[in-house]
Amino acid sequence: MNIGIVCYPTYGGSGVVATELGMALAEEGHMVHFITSHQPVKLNFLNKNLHFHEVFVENYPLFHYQPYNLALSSKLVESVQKYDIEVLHVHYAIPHAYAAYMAKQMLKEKGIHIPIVTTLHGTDITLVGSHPVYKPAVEFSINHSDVVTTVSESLKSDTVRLFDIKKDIEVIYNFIDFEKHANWSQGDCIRESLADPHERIITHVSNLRPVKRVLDVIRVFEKVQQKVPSKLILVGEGPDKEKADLLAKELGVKDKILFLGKSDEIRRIMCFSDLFLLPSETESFGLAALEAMAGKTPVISTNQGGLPEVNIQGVTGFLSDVGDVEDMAKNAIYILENDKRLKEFKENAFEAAHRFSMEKILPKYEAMYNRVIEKGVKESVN
Ligand code: GMT
Repeated sequence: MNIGIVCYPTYGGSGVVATELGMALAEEGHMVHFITSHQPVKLNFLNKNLHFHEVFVENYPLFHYQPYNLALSSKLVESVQKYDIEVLHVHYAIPHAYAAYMAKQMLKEKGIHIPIVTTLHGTDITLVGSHPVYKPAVEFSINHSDVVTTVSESLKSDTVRLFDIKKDIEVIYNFIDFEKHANWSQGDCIRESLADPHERIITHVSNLRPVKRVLDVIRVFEKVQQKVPSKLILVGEGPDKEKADLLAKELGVKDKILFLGKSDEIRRIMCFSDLFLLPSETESFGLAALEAMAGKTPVISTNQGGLPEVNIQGVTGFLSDVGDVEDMAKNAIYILENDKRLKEFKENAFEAAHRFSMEKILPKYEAMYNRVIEKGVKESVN
């Protein structure tokens, strides 16, 4: 197949999923075209089937806001024609689904049918998308996509609850490539340089936005380290970093926390992690939790959104109400204080992560593309 992918090329979860998906499809022999504002950060071109087409926005003094939607729609029209793209898969509804709809209408005028697949990732529905400023356009573009997928059952329910949806939504879970994880064997871990042998290592990885509740990470850690000697590794950049730093100083735990900034080596970090904290306000899926589990790391998370579909209570970790730092700390101590118990949780996390292996999820995307392309061909013949 010849597939066009549109996504945010940043470190955000939706961009990571889209990039990993495109690279996996290219490995399977499909031709994949990324049509994005910058080269996706995780995209490596070691496969001849991968292509990148940059969307340029022409600036003009009259523009208060740059019209990225228009530039993207035009680039989609150009790319579909030039590279015979058979399906456009857009990740994150805003503004990608809307721009794709416009491209589809322009191509229709030229006698070209291009099916649009929209994958909803989370905040495009739960936070930004349902805001009255965007809602009518988001609802319209979801309803006019040929196929709509969500990354969890929970996000599907949220979409149906928050919007007037007139079509079926298919759930295709996020996935993990275990082959890549296996490349970071325990032997590659540099644990000694981060913690003393008797200390546990706790991690948190996110873009440190308010929705991630990074201050709860610090509060939980402060309580845990009183009972179990430990270090906290905080990976990511974002608006709440300074607040987290200040709180760590205030609680007297700053010297036990390592702020790592953005990192491409999540898998390497996970291989020496004993526990992952994800106290988010909401999380449609929680890819970071899955990455942790694939690195044999149990998860302490909230019970919001799709997290219960990933993290299994009492098996791969524990889930608490948002803001209940007492409960999160209690559960973290329970896992960390006993070697045998920690080992069991680690094994369980690793095993449960296999529900989301690339081998299980990729064929679902391929089957869906095939269906939508065939349907389009039939419709244009009739
Ligand atoms: O919240 C983020 O970290 C970024 C955001 C995005 O869309 O880039 O992540 C969302 O999509 C991820 C991939 O599908 C999910 O794993 C995250 O749970 C989801 N974030 C939220 O729902 C808050």
